[in-house]
Parts: sequence; structure tokens; C-alpha cells
Amino acid sequence: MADPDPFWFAALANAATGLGKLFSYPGGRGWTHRHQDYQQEQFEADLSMFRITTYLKICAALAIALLISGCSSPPPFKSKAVPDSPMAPAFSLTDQLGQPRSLSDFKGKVVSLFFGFTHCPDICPTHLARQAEVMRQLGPQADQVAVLFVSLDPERDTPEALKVYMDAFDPRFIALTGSPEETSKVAKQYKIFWQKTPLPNSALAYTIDHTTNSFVIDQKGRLRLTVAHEMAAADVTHDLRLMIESQ
Ligand SMILES: [Cu+2]
Repeated sequence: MADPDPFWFAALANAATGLGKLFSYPGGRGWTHRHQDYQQEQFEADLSMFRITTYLKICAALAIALLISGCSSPPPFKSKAVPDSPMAPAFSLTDQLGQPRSLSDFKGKVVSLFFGFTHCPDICPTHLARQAEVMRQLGPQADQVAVLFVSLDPERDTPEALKVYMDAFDPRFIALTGSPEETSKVAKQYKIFWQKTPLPNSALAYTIDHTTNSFVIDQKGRLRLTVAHEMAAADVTHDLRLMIESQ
């Protein structure tokens, strides 16, 4: 919740006091009567009125607090926030057209960053299909988003292979590769897990198990969100739109 606004707190206090006055009992204290039973009844009536007044004050305070929180808190992201939003580790690699690309080239845009490989049987195609759907849902706002795919298999993922692969999902996507040392360094900077697993009876020779989450980097280059592989396209679209519109 956002920090309390002093103006609203003052309004809340006034409203609670006003409601208290409105419903409080005018008599009670100071009254004299010879009959003790009557005084006892009066005391109980005062006590019960005091309880009603206190109850109303609490209700008024809660209603106003809910109103304030509803008005001033930004809607939350559906993805997991990265604590403290550190600067995203910088990198320079080569895209599917053979052009050098650095993360800093995308300052001013919201970046979706994922690590994978073109021979992946399931995770990578599912991720890229979702991202393509997200770009469609964003419509014209997709111009403010850069989708990056860093290869964990640079021996097989040449720029040419990456171009064919990206074009199958969305030609606006940017695939990045380099030497095994270069791509490995970037993956380690983002704490990606990946591991080659031999496939003895397959023409593919090996597959790569890898982290399935993607990241969202904001327009200022800060690492903001970790996006779970299972998230629906509509939820990812929601988060990217929120980030685009909050800057
Ligand atoms: Cu994969």
C-alpha cells in the first residue's frame, strides 16, 4: 500500500469524530435523579450508546481506509518482483542478422529476456508462442517491447538457424548468440541453470535442460520481474502494459 497521505488521514479523523457526535447520546453524565434504579438504567443506556458510537467510528475508519487504499495503490504485477530492482547485467552478443547487439541498445524499451535453444522440444517453443501472443495482445504498444532470446546452444544456434526459428514466431523477436564462452558468461550473470544431456539414440545427439523463467527489464535497465513459464499470455500482457504505462 502507498504511504498514507496526511490529507486523507486528517479527513478520516474528522469523519470518525463527526459520526461519533452524530450518534452520541446527549444526556447521561451530570444528570441527577433520586431513584437509584433509574440511574442504573441510564448508565447502561449510556454504555450501550458508547459501544454503538465506537462501533460506528471503527466502521467509518475502515471504510475510509479502504477507499484510500483503493484510490492510491498501483495495481500489482502478476509476475514475481525482483527484490531491490538491481541493474540488469550488461552484455553484448550477435543477433540473427549478424549484427552486434548490447542490452544498452534497448534502453527506453521494456525488455523480455529468455535463455533457450532452437532444438528445444517443449519449453522454448511454448515460451516463444506465448510471447508472440503477448505481442499481438499489446497491439501498438508492442513497439515499446523488445523480446530477446539468448542461445544456450551457440554451437548449433548460428545466426541463420536463429533467424529461421524467430521468423516462425515473430520476426520482431531478437535472438542472440556468440561464442560458447560469451553466451555462457551472460547466462551465469542471470543465474540461469542449464545442462547438456546426451541423447544416445537420437540424431540430435544432446538436449539441454534449462531454467524456464524469463525476465522483464524496465526502460531504465533495471531487472524488475521474474516471469514463470506457466503464466498465461494475458497476465504477461497485463504486466508489460503496466510497466510501459508506469514510466
Ligand atoms: Cu528450451
